[in-house]
Amino acid sequence: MLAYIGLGSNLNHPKQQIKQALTALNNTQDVRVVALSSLYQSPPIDGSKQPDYLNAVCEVDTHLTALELLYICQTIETNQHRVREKKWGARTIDLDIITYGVQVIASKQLTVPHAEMMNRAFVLVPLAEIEPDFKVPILGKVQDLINKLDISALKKL
Ligand code: A4P
Ligand code: MG
Repeated sequence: MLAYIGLGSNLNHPKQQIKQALTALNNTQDVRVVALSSLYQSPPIDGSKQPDYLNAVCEVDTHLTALELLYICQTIETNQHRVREKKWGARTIDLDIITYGVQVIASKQLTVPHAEMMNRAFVLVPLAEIEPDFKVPILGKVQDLINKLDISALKKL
């Protein structure tokens, strides 16, 4: 199965955090990172007073189920000492499953495609960099989604 994972960090050397998470993903049995976007910098979406975020999107080829992949992401977050303080608070690393094949999932633990992805330039632009013609399940072409957004605050590094 091909899945896309969004990575974000705005604490403790964000670039290192993202690199470390990618290495951990790739070192996971039955998970291969097969594509990776550039890094993108942007201010926090809620406009709160936090450091800017670095974000990237990777594509993984995996034999894990979507839930197994979520647990792997959460384990990597925990290993990198992410402390969950408050929703949308600053974080060392955040791994979100953006899509998982063409599956549509709406369970207590997991919503796929990611519930906020259509509102987030820092997810859509890196995704389109990897796969310009990508069609997001339910939501449609990634480029059409980008065209609806203001992406001016997003800086490609
Ligand atoms: N969950 C449901 N669906 C998914 C999915 N597709 N992928 C559940 C991952 N997790 C999913 O997540 C809360 C719960 O979501 C999990 O228990 C899981 O079962 P969390 O990471 O523990 O909590 P959170 O960080 O408060 O929520 P979330 O949704 O990850 O945070 P956001 O919404 O991603 O906001 N600004 C910029 N520029 N760049 C950013 O990356 N990130 C945030 C974090 C805010 N502002 C940002 C950025
Ligand atoms: Mg998350």
